[in-house]
Amino acid sequence: MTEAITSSKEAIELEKKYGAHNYDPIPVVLTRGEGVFFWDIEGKKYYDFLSAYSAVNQGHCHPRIIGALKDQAAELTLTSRAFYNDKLGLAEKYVCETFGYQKCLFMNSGAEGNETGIKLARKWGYTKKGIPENKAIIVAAKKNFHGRTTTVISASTDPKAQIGFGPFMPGFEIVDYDSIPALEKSLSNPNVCALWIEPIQGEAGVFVPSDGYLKAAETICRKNNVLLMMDEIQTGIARTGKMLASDHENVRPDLLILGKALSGGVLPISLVMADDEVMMVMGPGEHGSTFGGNPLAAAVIMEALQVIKDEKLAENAMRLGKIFRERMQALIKKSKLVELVRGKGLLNAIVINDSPQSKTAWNICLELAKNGLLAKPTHGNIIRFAPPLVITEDQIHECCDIIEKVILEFTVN
Ligand code: IF1
Repeated sequence: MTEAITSSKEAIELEKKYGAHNYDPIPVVLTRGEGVFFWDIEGKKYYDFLSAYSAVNQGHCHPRIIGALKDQAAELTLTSRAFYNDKLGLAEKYVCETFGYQKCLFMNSGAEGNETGIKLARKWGYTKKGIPENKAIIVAAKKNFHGRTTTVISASTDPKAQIGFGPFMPGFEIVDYDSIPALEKSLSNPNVCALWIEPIQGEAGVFVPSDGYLKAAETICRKNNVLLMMDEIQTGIARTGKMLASDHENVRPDLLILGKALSGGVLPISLVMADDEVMMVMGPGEHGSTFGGNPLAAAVIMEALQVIKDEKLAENAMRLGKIFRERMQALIKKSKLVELVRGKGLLNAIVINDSPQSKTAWNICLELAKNGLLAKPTHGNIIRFAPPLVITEDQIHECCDIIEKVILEFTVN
């Protein structure tokens, strides 16, 4: 039995000594999560305003999801896809009916979901669109974030994501996000098999595109026989006030990539949804993974998505997101420190009025932590606020009070 960690200091020291330094976490050490709350080792309680980057939309350790996890874990966790199991078919039917597609493909991480989408889009390009072999191009957006694998970062425009990891995968063309002319031009190339975008750019700083951009993207894709591959790993599963962010504009992606909250944060599940025309280009032995579609994930995903529906979490996110942004707009009038607030549903961010290279946003997050609210800056001067969707109106106001107190008392050093 490994010895227990008894202090935050000890936990941080262990991670610094034995773990890779590929993160720079806010210095709190969490030991328990329930609903919208965390507790650290010393017993301090916090509001979680990050939700593990929208993987815990249903709230930490949701009893129904934990129940499904425990029940299935006691029966059967992994068969590999060398054999069938009695849960995957049920989960496949459930997600195809939930998201309105003919087929689905289960993977594990979001990056794997995107990698799967890339392979499907390319193979569809060669076998259905007649693109010459190895000439397929996927158009991606500036400031995208789709994961950390080497093919996915080949499409990144963030030097930090790329430097030192080359050589990169060819076949990606980068265009401005939220630019319809850029799409008209790039998607007319007959070698383009897919447009690959996020409906809201999360990591870039919660960039919400202009109304109509997603619908225009879909129209231009259809006109040019290009697949619309939508990465809803962070924006999906009710986060933006609809089951999918694409739903705000009645856009139906040809390839839908999901992850994170599919499991309510209890284990990694990603999913690619498509109709037969795309999904059936892949035959036996051409793709897969050890854990993809395991019976544990199958049992968990059905309960995790049912919780989203039963507790009307999309509606809650829509309603409370409006209240949150109104409160932040009121704060902007009182403080020069906050430049603007943007977002949709409960995926929001404030832009701090200081250079991205400054530590201001970071120091504000340290103060928020001291006041019992956990958030983390993205790209220097932007603070993302994304609580679990089970948050109540009273709790939203309490958290806005905390944010307001910290901002109004903050002195930029
Ligand atoms: C980290 C960022 C967010 C994602 C979208 C695919 C993936 C993600 C839109 C890949 C994952 C996570 C990864 C995590 C932190 C977090 C993140 F800061 F990295 F960029 F949310 F914005 N598409 N995002 O947001 O899914 O393979 O991680 O399951 O890498 O630090 P994954």
